[in-house]
Amino acid sequence: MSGNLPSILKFADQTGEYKRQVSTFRDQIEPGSAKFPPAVGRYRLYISHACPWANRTAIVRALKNLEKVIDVIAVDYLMTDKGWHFSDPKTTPGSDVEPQYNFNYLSELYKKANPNYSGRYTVPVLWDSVNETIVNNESSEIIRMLNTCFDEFIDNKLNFYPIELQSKIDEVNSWIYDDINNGVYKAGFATKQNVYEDHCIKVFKALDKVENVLLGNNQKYLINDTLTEADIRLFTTIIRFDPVYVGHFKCNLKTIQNDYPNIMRWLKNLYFLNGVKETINMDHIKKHYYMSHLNINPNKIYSLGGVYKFMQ
Ligand SMILES: N[C@@H](CCC(=O)N[C@@H](CS)C(=O)NCC(=O)O)C(=O)O
Repeated sequence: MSGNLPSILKFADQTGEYKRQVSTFRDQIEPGSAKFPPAVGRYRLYISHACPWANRTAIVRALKNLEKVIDVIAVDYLMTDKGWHFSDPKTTPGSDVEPQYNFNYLSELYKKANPNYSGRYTVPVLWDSVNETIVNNESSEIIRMLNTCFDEFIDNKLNFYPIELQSKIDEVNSWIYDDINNGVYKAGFATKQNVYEDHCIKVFKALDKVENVLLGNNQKYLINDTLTEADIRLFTTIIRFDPVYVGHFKCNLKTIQNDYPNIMRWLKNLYFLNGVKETINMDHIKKHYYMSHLNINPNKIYSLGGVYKFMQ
């Protein structure tokens, strides 16, 4: 079956391993920058509601009250052999049309930024409507820009990467990225049994470690009592875990709802923080994964269960 799939829908290499590509556009918006200065209404985020990496950027935008500073455009939940596309919200609620060029595909934005671009057309994209180019397509860097670069335009001075916690945040991000954020993909996209098993086991070892961190003193956040980007980065994976990763990616040694009470407490708390729940579109999440990854779910049947009770 996977032999007949277009290359855009093939995720694992010959060894059966999924290797995430390194993002290409890595410019920075910076106060004083000649090319990319902070400004209101100039930059735009292209996201997918389904995508956990893009969801990080939408959450930081919401928590920082940047809604009037940066617009968000969401692609259709379905990723086809032509990649992400834009849809009319009347036909696909939660999706947007492309506002600057009326493009149909995200790939057209990448080609506009660089006609020779040959990588994958991923979300999130931070777009500069003045220079008509992509500033950055790496979520971990985009959330750092949103965290501080636009502070002159807003009252909200929350800082999710404070200097005194940076080394601790980097350390937590590192194992959570490898074993949880990307770990679920490595398990789910594996095309060899032993590769799947290794990654699946690593996912749950790392979740056990998170549970222990949060258990200590009934801890509210991953790092002491401070909400940091480490929480936001983990949240976007956990909110998708029981609804999608347990079934679709076969990460099913345990579930969050039944086996991780402290992660559940932490998850619920974050979900109800200012503006976060509005960034979660479970319809897009479920349909995207189950209907786009034809390599692992060729009949596109999406599962009904798994959604956390506090979301219903
Ligand atoms: N390193 C990127 C990863 C983004 C990424 O992989 N996004 C996925 C959606 S969840 C995507 O757009 N995939 C399209 C493709 O691989 O063709 C980031 O964190 O920003």
